[in-house]
Amino acid sequence: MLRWLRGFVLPTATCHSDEDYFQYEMLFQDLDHDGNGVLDIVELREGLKNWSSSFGLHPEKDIFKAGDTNDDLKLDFEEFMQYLKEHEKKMRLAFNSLDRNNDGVCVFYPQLA
Ligand SMILES: [Ca+2]
Ligand SMILES: [Ca+2]
Repeated sequence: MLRWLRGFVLPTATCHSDEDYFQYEMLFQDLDHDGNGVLDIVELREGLKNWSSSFGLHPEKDIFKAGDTNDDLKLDFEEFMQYLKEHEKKMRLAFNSLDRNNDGVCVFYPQLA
């Protein structure tokens, strides 16, 4: 179940776009437990449990409210990606703090609290 967290590697700030897109898509698909192509708040909450180190200040309700731009109570991939892009800077800060060997790549491990 934590497979996607271990495999989620963010590129450095210099290599963007295609890789980012791929990783967002991968993340989205893993969060989308029932595979219906949209995230509901339950799926988001489940995902955030594992992602608390980065989204700690953004409970799922806030993410949902901010991300669900057409107010249909679902997050489709586009909305999800848009949200991540807008919050990328903040998230990168979190990732950077995890980049202990400074190679610009951080593998995203869940917080085992
Ligand atoms: Ca779903
Ligand atoms: Ca929506």
